[in-house]
Amino acid sequence: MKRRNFIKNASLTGVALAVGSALSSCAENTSKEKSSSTKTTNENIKVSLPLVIATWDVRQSTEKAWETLQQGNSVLDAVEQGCKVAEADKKNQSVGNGGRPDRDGNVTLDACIMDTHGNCGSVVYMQHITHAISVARKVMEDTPHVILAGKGAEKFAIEKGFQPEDLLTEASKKDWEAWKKTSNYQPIINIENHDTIGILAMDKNGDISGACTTSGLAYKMAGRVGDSPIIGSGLFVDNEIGAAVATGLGEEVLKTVGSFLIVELMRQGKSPQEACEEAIDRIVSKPNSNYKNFQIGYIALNKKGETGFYSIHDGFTMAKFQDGTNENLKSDYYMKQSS
Ligand code: SD4
Repeated sequence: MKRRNFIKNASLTGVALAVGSALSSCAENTSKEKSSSTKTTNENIKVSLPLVIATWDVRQSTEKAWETLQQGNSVLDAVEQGCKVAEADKKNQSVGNGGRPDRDGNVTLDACIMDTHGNCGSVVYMQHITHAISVARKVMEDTPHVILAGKGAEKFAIEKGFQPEDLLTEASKKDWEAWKKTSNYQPIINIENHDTIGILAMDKNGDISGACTTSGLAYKMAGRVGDSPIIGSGLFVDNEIGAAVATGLGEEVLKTVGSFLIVELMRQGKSPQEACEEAIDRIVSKPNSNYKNFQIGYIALNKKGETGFYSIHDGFTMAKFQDGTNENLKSDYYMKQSS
C-alpha cells in the first residue's frame, strides 16, 4: 500500500498565538499583511502570505522570521534572523552557541543559506563563531565562493567583524565528559538530540529563501561535516519551484541529495507532501538500509505556498507561522506502517 493512502492530516500538537507586546504588534501587522497578500501578483498562490516553516519546535525562530517580514525586510533576512534565534540560544544543544561538541570536545558548526535568485553560501566545520548562518550569508554576498571551511571560515568571519567566543557551555561540556566514559557513538536523533534548524520562508510576493544551521551530530569525529551546510542535501531553494530542508542523520541525507531531490520531485508535479515521502522512501528502501536506527525529517514548500513534511520515525515536528498563528505540527512518519 502506498504510504500516502493512509496518511492523515498532521495533527495539531500545539498552537501558540503570539502573546506580549512584540506579539500584539505582530498581530496588527498580520491584518495589514493579509490585505496586502490578496494583491499578490502570483496568481497561483491561494494561501495566506507570508509563510514561515521550520524543522522541529522552534516557534521562537518562526516568530522572529515572521516579524522580520512584517517589518518590511527581505525573505533572506527573515530566514537568517530566524536561525540566529536558535544559534544564540545556549540551551539548544544542537545549534550554535551551546551546541554539543565533537568527540574531542570542540563545537564545530555547519550552516548554509540560499536566496531567491539561487545564490548560496555555506560554512562547514567552523569553530568559535555563534552566528554561522550570518557568516554563510557573507560568504554568499562578499566572496566569489560558495563554501568556506574550518579555519578559513573562522578567519573570514573575524575579518568581517564577528567576535570569536568559546561555544562550549558548561552543560554541553558536562554531557561530553559523561559520554567519554563509554565513548559509544550512537547518533540517535531523538527529542534530546536534535533541533538543527532548517527554515523556509515565502514573502507576500511568493518569493522563497531558506537557511539551515547546526552544530551537527554530538560526538562526531573531528572534521566530520554533515548534510546541513551542503547545498542540495541539507537545503535547496529554487524560487521557480519551491524549497526543502532536512534534519536527522546527515550521512543518509547526503547519500540521497535529499533536498534537491524533493525540489526536483515538486518540479515534476508532486506536492510537497508527496515529494517528502518519496525522499524518505529513497532512504528506507535501499538494500540493507538501517533506517530503523536513525531519524530523518524533511519539510518542503512549493511555489503555491503548499507545505509538506515527513519523517522515518515518530517524534518529528514542523513549526509553521502563517496567518498570525504559530503552530508546532506533528509529522506523519514511515514507521507507522509497521506499527
Ligand atoms: C547533521 N543533519 O549534522 C544534522 C544533524 C541534525 O537534528 O539534523 N540534527 O547530520
